[in-house]
This record gives sequence, structure tokens and C-alpha cells, in this order.
Amino acid sequence: MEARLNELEQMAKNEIQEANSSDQLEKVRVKYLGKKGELTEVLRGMGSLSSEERPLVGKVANIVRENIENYLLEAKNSIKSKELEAKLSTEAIDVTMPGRKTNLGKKHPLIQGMDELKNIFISMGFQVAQGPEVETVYYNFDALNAPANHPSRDMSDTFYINEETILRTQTSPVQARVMEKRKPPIRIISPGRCFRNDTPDATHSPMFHQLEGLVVDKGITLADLKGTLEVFTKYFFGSQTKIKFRPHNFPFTEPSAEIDASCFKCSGSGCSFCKGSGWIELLGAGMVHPNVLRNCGIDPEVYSGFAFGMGIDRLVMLKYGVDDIRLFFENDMRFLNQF
Ligand code: 2NL
Repeated sequence: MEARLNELEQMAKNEIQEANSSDQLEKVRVKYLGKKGELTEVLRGMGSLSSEERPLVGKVANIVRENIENYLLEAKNSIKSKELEAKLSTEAIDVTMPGRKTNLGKKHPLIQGMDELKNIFISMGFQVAQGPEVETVYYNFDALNAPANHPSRDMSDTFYINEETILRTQTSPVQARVMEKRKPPIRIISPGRCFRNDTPDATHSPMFHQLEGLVVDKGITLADLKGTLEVFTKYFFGSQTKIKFRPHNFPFTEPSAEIDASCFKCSGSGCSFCKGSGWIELLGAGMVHPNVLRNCGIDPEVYSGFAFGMGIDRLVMLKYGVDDIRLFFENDMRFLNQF
């Protein structure tokens, strides 16, 4: 019986050495050590042995089992590393292949324009203020001295959520909120999205962008407004730019003006761009109406201020010669990639 056991060990050892995959090795393991395996078979025959022989044969059987288990483990490890090596060499990465290109996005031209405008005013000491796009009628119209019958309040011009709630039609409500919360001196700009119930065409979009500015302090005059806007236009359109004030009317400012800049294409001599006038309409501005200051808890006898508002979409169109505002919102990459 001992001879049979040693013979089994030798056979198993040979077969294990010949195995060259994990599967083959597993078959050898089952063949010798499995429940119906060769070794089990031999052990079953131990019943016929004498009580002196049995422990001796048992001992040999255990050694044989351990040896086979060790051969299996060794072979398993070397097969595993061979299999890994084979896998690594067939699945090798060619580091010289060109990488897959990821398309990096970039800022939308309107946001680029908004950033440029913001930076100009930040450099002049303005802080950026933000507020809700869904506004109350109070902050959008009432606080800003818009008369009860003003056409802009009409359903056909403003998007109403309900009777008191609208999509803001300008960014001035942001400034009214700041005045209500803070004491002067105030020097802020409020860039952002606005909404009006307009039918889209080359110069109108129901969603557009505005940047408004507001300065409130003791002794602020129209001269401060003129100086500020002059510096701004020189930054934005170039140092040769001139501006002129044209009387206008806004409910929230008194006096009010529209500001034109000398045409940056023809320097004021008149061209197709400025329709021969030499001037381009830029923005609206004025001295903050005393009613607006009062509505926001600021004493107009002590403080005065100026405010201005500009259409970001319009300014970017002017600067880059875009002739249709709808191009900004169609997300055609052929258009957007030009900026
Ligand atoms: C335009 C004209 C303007 C203002 C906006 C303003 C804001 C407050 C008080 C007074 Cl809180 N005024 N904003 C003033 C004048 C003109 O915008 O044509 N925008 C595109």
C-alpha cells in the first residue's frame, strides 16, 4: 500500500509539472485529491489493514497528500505569473499612439463680453451685485418709480408668474435691493439676464443681458456720471472714443440721458455702420430719482447718485460686428467658435 501511495505521488507530480493552465491544474487536483480521487480511493482500502499497519500507512498517506498539495500550489503560482505575463504582452499599450482628443469648451461670447465689462468697472472700484431673475413687481417696477400705467408693466411686455411675481425686465431691482440693505457709499454694477415678452428678431430676444451701474454717496453729481462713462467707453471701444449725452426720459432717473459714442469704425465721419451719423447709441443713464432713493430708505436730501444701464448683447454685437442677436442663442458651433 505504501508503494501504491508513493507511486500516486510520483504520477501526480508528473501530471502537475505537465499542466500549463489553471484549468488543467484543477483537473489534476480533482483526479488525485477530489472526493472520488485516487488518494481517497487508496485511503478507503485502509479498512483491510491490521491495526499496526494502519497508523503507518495513514502517516505516509498524509505526507503524500501534503506533498501533492505543495506541488499544486507551486505550479499554480508559476502558471498564474505566466498567464499574467502572456496577458500583459498581448494587451500591451502602445504609448506612442496619439491620445484621444477631448474637446475643451470655452466661454460664450456674451459671457466673455460680460466679463470684460465687469473687469472695467471692477478696476474703477465697483462691486458686483447679484439678485434673483424671478422678481417681485415691487422691486422691478414700484421701487423704481415706474408709474402704475407704465407700458412696460403690461402683460404683453413682461412675463408674469402671478400678479406680484415676474421675470425681471432689467437688473435695476438688484440695485434697489442693495440700496435697501446697505448705507451709502454704494458703488455697484449688476450684470445679468433679463426677460421681456418680445418676438425675436435681429435686435430683440425674449432673454437678453444687461449691466447696470449705481453710485450713491454724498455730493455725487452729473459730472461723476460723465467722467465714469467717459473712462468706461475709452476702455471698451478705445482711447480715441468720444461720448455725448442726449436728453432722454426714464422713470427712475432725473435728469436722464442716452449716451452715444463716436463711431469706432469711422471715428465719427459717418459710415454705413453708424448710418452716416458718426455716432452709435450706447446706453442710458441719469441721476437717481429722489423717489427711488426714498423708496429704498435713503434720504435724498443727504445723498445723491447716478445710475446707468446697458445691453450687453448689443455692446458685444457692436464690438464684434454681429448683425443678429439670435445668433447668440442658437448654439451653432460655427458661430460660437469665432470668439
Ligand atoms: C437702458 C437704460 C438705465 C438705470 C438704467 C437705474 C437703477 C436704479 C436707479 C436708477 Cl436702482 N436707475 N438704472 C438708469 C438709467 C438708465 O438703463 O437703456 N438700459 C439698457
